[in-house]
Amino acid sequence: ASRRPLIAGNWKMNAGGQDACPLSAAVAKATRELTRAEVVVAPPFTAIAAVAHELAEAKSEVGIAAQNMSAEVSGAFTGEVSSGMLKDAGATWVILGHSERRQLFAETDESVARKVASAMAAELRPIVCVGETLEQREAGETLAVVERQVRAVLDELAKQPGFGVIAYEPVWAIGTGKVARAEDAQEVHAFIRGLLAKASEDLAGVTRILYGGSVKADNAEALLAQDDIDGALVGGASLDAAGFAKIVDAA
Ligand code: G2H
Repeated sequence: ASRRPLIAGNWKMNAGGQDACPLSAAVAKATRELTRAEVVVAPPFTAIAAVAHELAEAKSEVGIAAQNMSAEVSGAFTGEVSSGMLKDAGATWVILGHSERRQLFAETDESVARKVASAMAAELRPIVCVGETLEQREAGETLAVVERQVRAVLDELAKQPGFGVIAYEPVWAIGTGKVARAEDAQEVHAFIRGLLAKASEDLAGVTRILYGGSVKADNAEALLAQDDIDGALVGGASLDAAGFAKIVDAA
């Protein structure tokens, strides 16, 4: 496909503080020659500025994502972080609606849509996560759930085709070691692309749809070989630079 693969490392609540700079430097070094794919790392908020400095010093092309943000621009929202603050710190991307945020922090389709709109308005590129739980999959609701989650952000993404990215992460495959079979993931990815096509063919053609959920060096190739899988959102395996680079190399 003409879409450039994107491999994003979601560090989650790990590798803050002292570990962040060495890890980002190691990722920059290990992926420097692997220019086919675009590479992004998502450190915790508190490490973004230091990682940005580290990557700039290394003249690295590796981009930086935040893992969440407020939909608000500024004001009395104790504990929240705005799009402008993330950009000032050096992020150009933001992961939104990760299943851990939906499940553990009560994020809804509506709040995720507001955050996507806010990120786009600030020219921060959203990586919007969607995906069904095990219960939903077993009840045969996978496509209905994914459709509801994608439709919530479709109008926003259509405003600037290709600027945002979708990540399909079946919740039952996250951090469990259970990876979706490549052909099962492909089926959902193709379905998502069909939903994007309802907004516009252009949007469907240029939007990268990443797969996430226990992606590792040894299962990345089969997943990334699928027509509608344009990259990966990698959690646990992104904390090891050499292993992460192998995933980038598979793209
Ligand atoms: C899914 C993924 C990254 P992991 O959450 O977002 O994590 O690869 O550890 O399953």
